[in-house]
Amino acid sequence: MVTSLPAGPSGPADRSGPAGPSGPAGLPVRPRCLVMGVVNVTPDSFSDGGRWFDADEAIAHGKELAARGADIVDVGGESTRPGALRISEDEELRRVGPVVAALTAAGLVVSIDTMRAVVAERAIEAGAAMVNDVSGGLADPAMPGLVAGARVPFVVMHWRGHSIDMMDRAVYADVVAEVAAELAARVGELVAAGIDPGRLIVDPGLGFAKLPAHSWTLVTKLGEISRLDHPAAPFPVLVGASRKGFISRFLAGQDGTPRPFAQCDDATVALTALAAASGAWCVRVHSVPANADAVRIAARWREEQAP
Ligand code: PMM
Repeated sequence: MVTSLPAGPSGPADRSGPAGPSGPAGLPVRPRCLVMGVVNVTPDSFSDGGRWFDADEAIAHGKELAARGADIVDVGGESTRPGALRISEDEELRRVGPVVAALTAAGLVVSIDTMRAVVAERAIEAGAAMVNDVSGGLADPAMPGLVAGARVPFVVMHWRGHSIDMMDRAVYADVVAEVAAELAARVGELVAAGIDPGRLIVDPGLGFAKLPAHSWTLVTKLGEISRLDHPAAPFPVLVGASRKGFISRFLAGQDGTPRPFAQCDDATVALTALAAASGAWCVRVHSVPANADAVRIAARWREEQAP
C-alpha cells in the first residue's frame, strides 16, 4: 500500500491532470513526478566521477539527458561522496560556469547543485532556474539571503555536516522523526530569511549521514518528510536514490561485494517507480530513459488510485 503524498505545497496530490498544484513556480509542470538528470562536472563523484569532467563532454551529456526525457538537469562541480574533501570556490566556478551557461542557452531547465552562494548567484545570472543545496543552506550563511533575493526554487536537503566525516553523524533513535524535525527547523530558518515557502522543496538526503538502513526507512516514508511540522507543509519532495550505496550494498554478491554502481540502474528505476507512485515530486537520476518511463507508469498507477 503506497502512502499518498502531495506534489505541491498547497493542496491535494496532483495524480494525473494538469489542474492540480505541481510544485514551485518557475519549474516544469507535468502530470507526473519530474525527472532530474545529473551532470557531475567532477573527477570523483560517487558513481560517475570523471566521466563528464571536461566541459564539452558535460554539456553534451546534459543535452542528451534532456533529449531523453529529463525535465531538469542538475549541474554540480563538487563531489559529496562520503569522505570527499572540499574544492575551492574558484575551482567550482571554473567547473560549472561554462556548463550552466551552455545548457541554459540551449533552453534547458538547469538546477545548480552547490553549497556556495557565489556559485549559486553566478549560475542564476547565467539562467539557472533552481538551487539544489545538499546542505539546505547550512554550509554557507550567505545562501538563504541569496535565494530569498533571487526568488528561485530551493532544494533543502537533510544534512548534518560535510562529507569528510558525515558518516560519524549517522546516529538516529528515530530516523524519520529526526530528519523531519531537522528539515522543519531548516525550513523555519529559510522562511525567516525571506524565502517564500512555496519555493521550497525538501529532500531526505539519502546516503548523507545515513547508514543504508536509515536510507531504506526514509525512502519508504516520504509522506512524513513532506508533511513536516511547518505551517506551509506539505512540501514537494525530491528523492536522490540513484546509484547510492544503500542500493549497491543491498544487491551485493554472495561474497558481500557491493554491486558496482554502473549495474545499479535497473534497481534505481524500481525505486523511482515506488517513490513516484507514493507521490514524490521529482527523482534525481544519472540515467534517464528508463526512469522517465517509470514516472509515467507511476502517474498512470496513481490515476487509477485517485478517488
Ligand atoms: N545526492 C548527491 C548530490 N546531490 N542533491 C539532492 N538534492 N539530493 C541528493 O540525494 C543528492 C544531491 C550525490 O550523488 P552523486 O554524487 O552520485 O550524483
